[in-house]
Amino acid sequence: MNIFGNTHGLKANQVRRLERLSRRHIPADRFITQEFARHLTELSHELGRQVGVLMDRRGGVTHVIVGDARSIELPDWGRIRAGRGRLRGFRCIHTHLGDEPLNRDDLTDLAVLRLDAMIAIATDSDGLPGLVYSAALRAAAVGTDPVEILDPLPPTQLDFGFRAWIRDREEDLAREDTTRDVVDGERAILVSVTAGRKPDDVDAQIDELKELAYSAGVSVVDIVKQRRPRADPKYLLGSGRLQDLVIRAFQTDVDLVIFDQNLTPAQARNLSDKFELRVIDRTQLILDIFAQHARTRDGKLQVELAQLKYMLPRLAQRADRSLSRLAGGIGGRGPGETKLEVDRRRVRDRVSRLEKELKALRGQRSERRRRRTRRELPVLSIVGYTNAGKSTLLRALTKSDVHIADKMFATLDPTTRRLRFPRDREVIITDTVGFIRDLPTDLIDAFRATLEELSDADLLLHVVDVASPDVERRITAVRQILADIGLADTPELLVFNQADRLSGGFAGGIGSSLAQRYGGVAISALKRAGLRDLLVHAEDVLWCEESSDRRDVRLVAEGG
Ligand SMILES: Nc1nc2c(ncn2[C@@H]2O[C@H](COP(=O)(O)OP(=O)(O)OP(=O)(O)O)[C@@H](O)[C@H]2O)c(=O)[nH]1
Ligand SMILES: [Mg+2]
Repeated sequence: MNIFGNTHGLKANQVRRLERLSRRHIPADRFITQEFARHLTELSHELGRQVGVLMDRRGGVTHVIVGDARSIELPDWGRIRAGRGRLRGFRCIHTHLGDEPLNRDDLTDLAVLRLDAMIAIATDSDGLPGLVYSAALRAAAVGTDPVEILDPLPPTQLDFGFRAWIRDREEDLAREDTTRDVVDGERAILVSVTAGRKPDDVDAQIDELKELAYSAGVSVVDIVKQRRPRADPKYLLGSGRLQDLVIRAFQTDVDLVIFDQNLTPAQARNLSDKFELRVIDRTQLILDIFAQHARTRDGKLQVELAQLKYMLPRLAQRADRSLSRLAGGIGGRGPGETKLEVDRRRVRDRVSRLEKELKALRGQRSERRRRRTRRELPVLSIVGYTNAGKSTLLRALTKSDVHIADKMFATLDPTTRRLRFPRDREVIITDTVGFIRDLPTDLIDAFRATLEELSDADLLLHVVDVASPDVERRITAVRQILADIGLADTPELLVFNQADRLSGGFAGGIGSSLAQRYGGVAISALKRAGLRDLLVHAEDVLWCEESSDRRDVRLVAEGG
């Protein structure tokens, strides 16, 4: 039998005594016995360290663990999760030097390893057992504590029928679990770790992550925020917060944990080992939404390529056990119904095949564009933050039936329509994929080809949702991306959309004051208000004229 923990500095006879512990038993129906407790505390007292065992339901010792004066570390359990709602059938009985109740480490182990019980026996100054502190898991509604702390009692008073006790608990846990399965969709905890940001910014950022989660079909059951001066290189979070979070994840029985900050490959690995759950970051969440929304062949290839490129460094040194956890579900799903490939070599092959195919498609696309420009129609491109109302505007202007949804990244593939201005003037108008702050670079790269279409634009209609909480930051984020893809010099008209949602009403209020400040127009694409004004402005830029008589401009698409 192996002893878990560091036996360094122990005498040979002490190690032998620890080994002999593994042959001990207590009667199967007992929770703990006075004799066993005393045996542990005496040994612990002599070693000056915590000593513990894992005990199965027959009362046999399966693991012996020696710690230091303050803690023991339970053996790595393999990565097999206990069945949902099931316990693993082991309890941990260990000593505390002195009269110390269960601490946070103890409770974390209880929850994560799904032990039958966590038991700590106080050791007095003579090495005799004092009070026994124990805790067990119980079926608990979300938001209530799943860990039940039992009254501390001397070992003689803890002599109750263990089998019936554990059977009842397990049945409760299993019952709770079946009720939970009715709720479909994946459940997640959102986590944000920030350094020195203003609380307002953090809140806006978390709201956005929530919206992203919603767009991916994930229900958010909890949000955890931490501010730290510096991110922890290993886990991003501080260790105390991490432990709380692990318990919370168990408690709320979530399927995954989503970090707002990008995780390094090492952090992602460390965290998913700690949680025994899928852990993804904002980039992966966005990639997942893209995967769900990609419709055309082109879009699907681009998304898959971005996903694989993102995953590749994360697949390094990963053994199979962790891979299976990555596969499938939010963050592990490819475009269409497929799961993402998780084998390194196969991923590389696939990446080069996708790149080739995309190159071919790019050729076809530029051919199409050449034909279009030969006709010399001006091009108006609608750009803007995701969910700002770009597609709604295209629909309102052209009366076409483009896809609109209150989801982020509803549009992935560029849609092109014709729009007639008065005097038989015609333009091409295109709707594009939405932007978002800190757009993952793999995605920008993947969508570069699509975004290249924007380089033909004679005017960018930059649509802004005026009712969003951080209008100006979103404008900046969009302009940043436009600059990144070399469009800083293309004329831009700011279109303050969704003005109908402002409390001041459409005409007055923030909408038009913003519009004035930025030299843009306030509209409501949904209510089709302000479109005429928008077209007048667009016309001015496209044909470089000050319309002599603005009332002359009729909105052709609107009026027929
Ligand atoms: N109240 C109001 N809602 C609007 C307006 N314009 C768009 N919306 C709503 O905003 C949501 C997003 O609209 P979309 O047109 O899909 O937005 P988008 O910018 O194309 O979004 P992505 O393609 O996902 O980047 C939808 O629920 C629209 O109905 C508006 O002027 N007023
Ligand atoms: Mg859209």
